[in-house]
Amino acid sequence: MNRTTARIISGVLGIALGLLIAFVFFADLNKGEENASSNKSKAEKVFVPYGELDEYYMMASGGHSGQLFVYGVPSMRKIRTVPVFTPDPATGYGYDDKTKEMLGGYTWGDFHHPAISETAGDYDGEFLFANDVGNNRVAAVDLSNFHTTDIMSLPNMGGPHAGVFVTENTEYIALPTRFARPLGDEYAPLDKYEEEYKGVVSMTTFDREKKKFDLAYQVVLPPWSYDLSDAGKKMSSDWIVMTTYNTEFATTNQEINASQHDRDYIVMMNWKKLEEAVKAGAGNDIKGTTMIDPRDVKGAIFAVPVAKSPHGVDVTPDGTRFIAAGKLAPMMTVFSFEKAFEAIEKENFKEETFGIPVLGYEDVMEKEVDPPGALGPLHTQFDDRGNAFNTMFISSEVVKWNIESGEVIDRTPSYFSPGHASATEGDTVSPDGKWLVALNKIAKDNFLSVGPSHPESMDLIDISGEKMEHIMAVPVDPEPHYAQIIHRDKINPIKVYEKDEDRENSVWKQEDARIERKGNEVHIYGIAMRSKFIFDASAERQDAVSVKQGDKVFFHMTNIDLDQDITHGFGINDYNLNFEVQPGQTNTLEFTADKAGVYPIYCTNFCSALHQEMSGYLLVEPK
Ligand code: RUQ
Ligand code: CUA
Repeated sequence: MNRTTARIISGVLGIALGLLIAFVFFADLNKGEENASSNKSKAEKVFVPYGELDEYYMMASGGHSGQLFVYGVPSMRKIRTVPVFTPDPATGYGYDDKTKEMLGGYTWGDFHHPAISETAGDYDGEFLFANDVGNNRVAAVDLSNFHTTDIMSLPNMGGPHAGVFVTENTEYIALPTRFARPLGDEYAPLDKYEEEYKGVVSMTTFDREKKKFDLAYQVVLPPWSYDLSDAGKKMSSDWIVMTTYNTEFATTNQEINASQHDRDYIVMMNWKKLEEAVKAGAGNDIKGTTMIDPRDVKGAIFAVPVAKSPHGVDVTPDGTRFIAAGKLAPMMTVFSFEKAFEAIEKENFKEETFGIPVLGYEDVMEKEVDPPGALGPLHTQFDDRGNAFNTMFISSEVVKWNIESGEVIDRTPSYFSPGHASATEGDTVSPDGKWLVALNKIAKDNFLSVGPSHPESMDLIDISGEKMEHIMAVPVDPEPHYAQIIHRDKINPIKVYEKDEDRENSVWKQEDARIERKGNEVHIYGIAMRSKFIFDASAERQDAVSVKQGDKVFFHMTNIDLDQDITHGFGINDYNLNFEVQPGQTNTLEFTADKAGVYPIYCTNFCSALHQEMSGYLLVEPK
């Protein structure tokens, strides 16, 4: 090679290299622009201008905070924390008489799965039900005022994790237990697990007029762990399906011992048949609760083998199938109700376990969906175009696939380790396929650090197109196990409590405010209004109350400001007491004035320019 050739070659190479660098540089610049423009379009999708409102309410469980978190979707702005199983000092929930009684002395709960009341398989937006895995309770939140309206304790349960799910017309709110225990609070050693310990499903009903629960009956089952459940829809509306694990009856080291079998079961239970049997007098009385053994009712219970240790089970919107998510088996199994009904009809049973007929896996299974590399499916949600969405806890992603064909359509990362996901109107017979929120267990470095423990996170994903689009991640307090997203048109909260002169303990006219003494009980029928308290209209100082040390004091307070959002608080200095009265509401605070002295009372909720002046005195004369 002569010099000239060498120069030419090096020159050409130089130009090529220069072009390459320029190309890479501009390509990068382009990508930057592309990112900026896609970020802009993402931001536009979730920006709700001042004066406008979000399209959806997201009702997210607050897990072991015992609360309900209300978010707006798509902005993902948190709107409200509603205390359910846990006292809330800010609103005085658990301090006033009614809520204190409802909480029954408990100071925490573990709320996993919210379920909005349904009519014909559609969210009707009237009530929201919640389970307490920590202390075996079920609660109802009245969505006309976002207040918890009733809490009922459930006997014979060991953490109703697999609830709450409502049947198509909220006939029942079902809560299957996670841990087996001996019935009737009896004692039995763990060696007697298989004989003495029982799995139980609580079938509760809710009276919408009285806003009260009733425990209709309980179903006794083998001592398996019931993990998740769902109610059937349409053709399957008489049925409840439940996943189980620990069919091994492990009583120690469950991590290993409860994962031995290749298959666990999905239990299919016909609640209509059980209801009929209970009405006809079937069942035993266990300390006042009707306990029915479904094995005594023909056609009421069956087991379907499923890949080991399943987690979620979800019924498709059309009610034809139920889909189990694998947890330990990396796949979704689609089962057909029609096939199950056929096998039941023909009494095509493979065996019996614990006296329960077992259907053949192949006879009920329709397809297995196993996206390569997707690990740890936990829960399934749906859109309006025949697609399912699965959260993958281990591979941190959401997988979209077609229910009819089993074909995987798209996968998008979720940051990180999603548990449940919630689609708009996702549990109804008609999901609307607009948004999906993945509820992640781990946030890692997604947000500014607040120390070794981080918040949980939620990914907002646009599912309206063929491909999913990850829009953003937002932090959320621990721990949204599950959420339901309902269109705002279905929620109609009241503006104020209606004035009701017949309401117990209420006072509406300033001159009627009074103090009545009965022995050592002092009843104050008082008024809260902008910007004063009136306890005794006839007294020289209308906003002072004198009692004797040891007296039982009842502040019955009515907020007569019938204006939206004018809530008055009521804190008693140094008495560790606070509660609130919302516009038009009457509330009672009861306590024993055991400390003598002078205690200022003040409004704790900023209500007017003279809020600071809204105060009074509690004078406790020493004995
Ligand atoms: S569970 S992360 Cu408590 Cu609902 Cu599946
Ligand atoms: Cu009333 Cu502040």
